[in-house]
Amino acid sequence: MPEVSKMKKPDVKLVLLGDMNVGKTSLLHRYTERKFKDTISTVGGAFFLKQWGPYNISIWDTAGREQFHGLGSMYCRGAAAVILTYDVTNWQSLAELEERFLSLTDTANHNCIYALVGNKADLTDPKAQLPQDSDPSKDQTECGVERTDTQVLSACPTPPASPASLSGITLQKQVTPEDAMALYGRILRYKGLDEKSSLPAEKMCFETSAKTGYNVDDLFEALFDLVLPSILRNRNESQQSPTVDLEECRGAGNKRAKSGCC
Ligand SMILES: Nc1nc2c(ncn2[C@@H]2O[C@H](COP(=O)(O)OP(=O)(O)OP(=O)(O)O)[C@@H](O)[C@H]2O)c(=O)[nH]1
Ligand SMILES: [Mg+2]
Repeated sequence: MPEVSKMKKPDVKLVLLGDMNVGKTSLLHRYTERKFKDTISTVGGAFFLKQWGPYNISIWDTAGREQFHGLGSMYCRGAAAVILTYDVTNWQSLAELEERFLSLTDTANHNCIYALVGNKADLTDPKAQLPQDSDPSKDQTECGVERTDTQVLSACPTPPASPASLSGITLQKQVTPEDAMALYGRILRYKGLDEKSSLPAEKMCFETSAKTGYNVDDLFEALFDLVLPSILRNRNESQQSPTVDLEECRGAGNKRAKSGCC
């Protein structure tokens, strides 16, 4: 675990939410480590600190398993963006977003933005099966990792090297982009937001593949651009009300104790 005093303070928080097995952890691995690797089902949550230019962005990966449901709203507290993730080959994973996960976002910032992400597109879409160009400079992605809990083996993982995506055979897509865009509209209504003055569904609904990297950089980088106003606002507020350095306070407290103050 990184030493707390040396950790950079995040300027803004993004949260990945969605049912178990949809690929939240794999998306984060793909983006931060440029790899698709075996995962274990997340327990609790974990965050990665991404340095994006001069800004520090914390990206929270949460557990999709029902037993951790209660933690979701805690992870969403103060979020500037929530990535609602589903699996394009699993209709129920989209339905769960509305039934189980949307209410967890009530603790997010009032101006939080919502993205809908249909992962595992490599299983249904030939263009998502092609390995994406990887920019070697991105291999140096700086990311701190703070595990808030341990992880256990996934109960029913999708085989990592599925014959379907290796052979070019596609599986049936159960969720279309139109289904996702319709849900985006319902999310805006749930939040009491006006569709005309909100970010358009076409811009906020993505299909990705953590396995091939398809659209993964585009997703995270589009969101970073969109949360920039929140970053600047947070920086501005923290300049106006600077935080107290606990290390210095402890030093000052010790000095007082030594000087015999009660
Ligand atoms: N074909 C394919 N499989 C994927 C993709 N992303 C993830 N998987 C597989 O799906 C399974 C679940 O992936 P995870 O990233 O652990 O899913 P998760 O959403 O983090 O699951 P929880 O931590 O339990 O909430 C693993 O077997 C992955 O290898 C993808 O883009 N394509
Ligand atoms: Mg996970």
